[in-house]
Amino acid sequence: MFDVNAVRQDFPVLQQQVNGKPLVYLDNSATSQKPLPVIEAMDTYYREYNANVHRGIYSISEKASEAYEMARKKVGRFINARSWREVIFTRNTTEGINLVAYTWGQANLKAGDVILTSEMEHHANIIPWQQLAARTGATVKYVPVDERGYLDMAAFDHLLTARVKLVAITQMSNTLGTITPIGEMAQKAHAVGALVLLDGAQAVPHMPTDIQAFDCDFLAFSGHKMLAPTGIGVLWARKEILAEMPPFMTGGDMIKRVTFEDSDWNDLPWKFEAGTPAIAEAIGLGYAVDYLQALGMHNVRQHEMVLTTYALQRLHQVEGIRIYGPDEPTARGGAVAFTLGNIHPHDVAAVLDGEGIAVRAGHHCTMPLHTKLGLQATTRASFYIYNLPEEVDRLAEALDKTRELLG
Ligand code: C6P
Repeated sequence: MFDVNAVRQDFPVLQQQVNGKPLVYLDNSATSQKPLPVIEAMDTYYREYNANVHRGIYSISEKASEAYEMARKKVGRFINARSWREVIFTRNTTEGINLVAYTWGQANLKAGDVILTSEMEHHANIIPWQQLAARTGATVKYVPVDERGYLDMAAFDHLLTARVKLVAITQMSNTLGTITPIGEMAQKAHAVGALVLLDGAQAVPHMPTDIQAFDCDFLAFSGHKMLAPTGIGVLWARKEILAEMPPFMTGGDMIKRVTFEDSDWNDLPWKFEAGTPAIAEAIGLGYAVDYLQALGMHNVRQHEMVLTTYALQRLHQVEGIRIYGPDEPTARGGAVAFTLGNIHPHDVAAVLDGEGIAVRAGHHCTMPLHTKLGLQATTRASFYIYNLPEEVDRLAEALDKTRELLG
C-alpha cells in the first residue's frame, strides 16, 4: 500500500484553504487533480521542445513526436493492449464513443438491429447510440438496474438476442458506483455475434485494466479523470476492427496520399487522428500513467475500497441520509451519491463548499437513471488516491451541520 500523505504532497491544489478550511476534494468522478510530475512534464514540453508532431525535420519536433508516441506506448502497456497501434488519442470518453458510433456504427448497423446498453449509463453512452439509431433505423434497448443498484442480469440474458450488434456498457457507474460484470457480459455478447464497447471513464482510473482479459472490442476513457490534463482521452479497439473502420475526422496527418480526386488513409492509429493533436496533454497522460503504475493499480483499488467501506459506514450515521448504489464495497467504486432528507442537493453542496468540501450536485449526466429513481438530483462524493478517512469524517460532520441548518 502507498503512503497517502506522501501522495498528497505531489498535488499542489490540495495544499490550500477554501472558505477558511483545508480543501477536501471529493469530486474525483468529475475530474481528478494533477500531480507535479504531470504538470512539470507539460511545462517542460512548452519551455523546451514545443513543436508540432509528425511533421518537422528538426530536432525539437522530432523530440515532440517521440514524446507523443512514447505516451501512446505507455498507455498501451497500462491497459495491456496487444499493440500501441490500437491506442487512438481522442479528447475524452465522449469523443471515443462518438467515434465508434459514427464510423463502425454507421458502417455496420441497419434497421432492425439493436444496440444494448443500460439504465445506469452516462449520457455519453446513451445519446450517440440514440442518434445512430435515428440514422440507421436500429433500436436502443436498456438493461434495467434493480433497487440495490445492480444490473438485472436475467433481463440482460433476455434482451441479448441475435439482433443485438453492440453491447455498450459502463464498467463502473458514475452515480451508483456499481461495477459491471463485464467478463460475463462480453462472453455472452460475443456468443450472439455482438461486439462489446466498454465505457471505462470511471473504471480505468480506479482499478487495473487488462483489455485482453476483458475480451472486449472497444474501450473509451478520459485522461482528466486519471491525473492527466483535460483534452486528452483514449479509444482502444482491436486492430482488425480498426483496420476495417472508416475514419471519423478527415484532414491533415490521417492520410498517406491525397489527390484532387481522392485520398488514402494513414496507418493505424494515425488514420483516426486528424489535425494537430493535443501534444502536451498526451505527454501529460503518459506521466499520469507512470504515476499510477508506480502506486500500483491494485493498490489504488484497495485504497478506494477501504475508503469507500469507511464512507458507507460513516455516512449511514448521518440522520436522514439515503445512499444509492450497492452496499458491498467489492461491488462498487468510490462514487457515493446520496440525498439528505428533502434538502435540495444543490443546497447540500453549497453548505459543504462553505466547509471547504467540494462535491458534485445534480444529475451527474445520468438523467434517465435519476428519473427512474424518482429523483431530479443527488449529491455525490467521489474518492481518489489522495483522499483520507479524516476527509470522510469532515464530510459526515458537515452533513450533520447541513441537516441542522436546512433540515
Ligand atoms: N462523468 C462526472 O462527473 P468525458 O466528459 O468525455 O471526459 O467523460 C464522459 C463520461 C462518460 N462515462 C462516464 C461513466 C462518466 O462518468 C463520464 C464523465 C463526469 O460523473 C462528468 S459528467
